[in-house]
Amino acid sequence: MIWFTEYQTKNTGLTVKVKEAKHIQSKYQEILLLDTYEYGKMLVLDGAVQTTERDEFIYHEMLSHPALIKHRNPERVLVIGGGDGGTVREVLKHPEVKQVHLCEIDEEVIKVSKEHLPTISNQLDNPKVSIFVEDGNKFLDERKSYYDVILLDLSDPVGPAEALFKRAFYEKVKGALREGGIMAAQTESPFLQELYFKTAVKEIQKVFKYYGTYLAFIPTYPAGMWSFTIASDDVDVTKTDGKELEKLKNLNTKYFCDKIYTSLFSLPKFVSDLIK
Ligand code: SPD
Repeated sequence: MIWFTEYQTKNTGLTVKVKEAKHIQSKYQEILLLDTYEYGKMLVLDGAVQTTERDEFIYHEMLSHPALIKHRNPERVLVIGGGDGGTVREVLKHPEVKQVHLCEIDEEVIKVSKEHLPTISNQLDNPKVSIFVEDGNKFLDERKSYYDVILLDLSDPVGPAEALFKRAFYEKVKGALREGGIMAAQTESPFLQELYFKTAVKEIQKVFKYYGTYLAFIPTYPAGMWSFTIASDDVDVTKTDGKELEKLKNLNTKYFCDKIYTSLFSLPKFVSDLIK
């Protein structure tokens, strides 16, 4: 019998019973593809759970849809990280989207996801999608004022993703957005990763004029409490209007809905206190 534990802090973790495990060492990280009893297939990078067949929809819907429905016409979208394809799949639910660029540093993550996680990666070959196997930081050096929406679908701020949670990187993200552009980033767990959370959100707040942080319940992520931060220099992302609610009705989602959207920025007090 195999059990896998992700150590989420020195003192706690998530443990799952595994039917079968595959191990790949890529140029950047250790990749584990686990077939688990409770969560289906699970993708783990350097010991941290990235996605599972059972709960991935929550993360991918919540990272993508708020930014996409707040943008008046999101034609060009960039996803940085997200080599499993779940965010790309959600982005393509928006009919206005004409072009999706996916910039993932590790080609092995894309290969493993295409082979073993078809329900997550099934839109990676969509003709609207172009895949760039590159470092997101360098990729943005060559893209200025181009995208309508940029989604930062990153692993934790250690190893390859560390530089992508810093102010200098968020400045590049801002520079790559064209007028009216909006970005959304995963900003870690406010409960078990307080410092990662605070640092990422505060760096975003320094760079953009308008911003808002929201939460989702993701069972396989630390503490089950996960955060996202949406930001823009041109659009007051904290405001909502009727048109957005209309757009939302046509999305085929399982977690994101009008009730979640209209109370998106209602945070527990301890969470707002951390990012005041
Ligand atoms: N603690 C792990 C956080 C991972 C966030 N990114 C997941 C990528 C899924 N597309």
